[in-house]
Amino acid sequence: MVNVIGLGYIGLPTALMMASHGVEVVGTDYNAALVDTLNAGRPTFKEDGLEELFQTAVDAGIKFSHEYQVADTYIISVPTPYDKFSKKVDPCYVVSAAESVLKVCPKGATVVIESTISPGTIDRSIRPLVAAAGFTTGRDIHLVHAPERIIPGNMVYELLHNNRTLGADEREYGEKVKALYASFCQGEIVVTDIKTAEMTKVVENTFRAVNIAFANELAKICRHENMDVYEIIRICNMHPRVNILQPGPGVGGHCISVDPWFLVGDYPSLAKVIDESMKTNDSMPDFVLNRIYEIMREKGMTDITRVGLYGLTYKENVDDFRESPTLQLLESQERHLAPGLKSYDPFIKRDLVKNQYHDLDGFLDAVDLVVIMVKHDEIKRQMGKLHGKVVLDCQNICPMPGVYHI
Ligand code: SAJ
Repeated sequence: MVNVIGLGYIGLPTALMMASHGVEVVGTDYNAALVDTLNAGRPTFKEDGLEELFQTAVDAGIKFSHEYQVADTYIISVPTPYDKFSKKVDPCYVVSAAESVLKVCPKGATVVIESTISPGTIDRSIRPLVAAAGFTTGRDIHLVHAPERIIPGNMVYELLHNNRTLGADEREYGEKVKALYASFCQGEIVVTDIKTAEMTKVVENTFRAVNIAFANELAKICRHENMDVYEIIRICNMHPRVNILQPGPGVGGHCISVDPWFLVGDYPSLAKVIDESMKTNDSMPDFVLNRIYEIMREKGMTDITRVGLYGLTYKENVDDFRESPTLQLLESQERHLAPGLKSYDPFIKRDLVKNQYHDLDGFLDAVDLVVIMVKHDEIKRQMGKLHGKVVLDCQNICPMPGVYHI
C-alpha cells in the first residue's frame, strides 16, 4: 500500500493517478477540511481532467485520511516554503512529514520525497531523522527522491506523459519505485543518485527562470529604444539555434520564481547569472507600474483608481495566485502609499485584494486604462469589450491598434 502525504497540487493528482492504475493508495493530509472535501467527493482545485481522474480513483478505492498509515511505501509531497530574506529553502514541512512517517512506518519501508528541495537537503535534514528514529538507511528505511515536473494548467496530461527522474541510494529500490511510477507514467524514468535528482529539479526550473529573465531584459532594452521586442524575438527565433521565451509582467508560481533562489542561497558567490536573472524577473511588476504612470502622463490621465489590472493569478487559466506578479505589483503600489488600482480575475471567486471586481463588465465600466497581466482565455474571447479603453498589454495578445506594451 502507498501512503501519499500532502494532498496539494502535486500530491493529489499523483495519488489519484496511482489509484486509477491499480495501486492501493491512502492519501493523508493534516488539513482536516481538505480531507473532508475529498471524502465528500470533490477535488480541491481545478485542472483539466482532474474531476474525471478523481472519480476513477474513488471508484478504484482510494481513501483519504488525516492520519499517517502503516504502508510499505510513502510519498511525501508537502510544500517547501523558502525564506525570502536568506533565499534558502525551508524544509520544515518535509521534515515534519518525514518525522511523522518514521513514527508509524514498518522496517523495510521506502520513503519517497517528491517535494522540491535544494540539493543536499536529504543528506542534511532527512538522514539524521532516520538515524534519530533508530533506523538505518539502506537497511530499515530506503530513501528515494522523485521530483515532480508537471505544469499547472496541464497537470493530468503531463503526469501521464512527462519523463521523470528518480534518485535512490540503492539501485534495487530505485527500480522498485520506478515500477510504481511506471504504473501510470508513459515517459522514460531515469534512475540516478539522490543528490543528482535534487539538483536536476532545481536546475530545470532555473534554466526556465534565466531564459525568461533574458526575454524580460530584452523588453527593457527595447522599451529604452522604443523598439518592438515581440517582433525582434519572433525574427530571432527563426534562427535554427535560437529559442527566446516571452517577456511578461513578472514570474509567479511556486516553482520558477522560488527554486532558483535555492542555488543563490546555497552558492552566493557562484550563482551570479542566476542571481541577476531572478532580480530581473522580480523587477518586472515595478516596471509595469512605472509603465502605467508613463502611459497615464502621456494620455493626460490623473486618476489611478481608473486603472484596472486584468488577472490576479500567476499565469493563464489556473486559479493559483502564489507569488503572482499582479499581487506583487499591488503590494509595491501599497508600499508607495498610492491609492488602489482596481482588479479582476475570472478564476478568483473570493475577495483577495482591495478594489477587486467579480464580473468583467463591472470591472471594465469602472476603469479607463486596462492592464492585461494574465492571458486567460476569457479576455482573448472578449477582446472586443476593450474598444474605447486605453490598453497596456503585458502579454502581447491584444490585436487592437494603439495598444501599449511593456
Ligand atoms: N512566463 C513568462 N514568460 C514565458 C513563460 C512563462 O513570463 O515565456 C511566466 C509565467 O507567466 C509564470 C511563470 O513564468 O508567471 C512560470 O510559469 P511556467 O508556465 O513557465 O511554469 P510553472 O511555474 O507553472 O511550472 C514550472 C515548470 N517547469 C519548467 O517548465 C522547467 C513545470 O514543469 C514544473 O513542474 C513546475 O515549474 C514545478 O512545480 O516545479
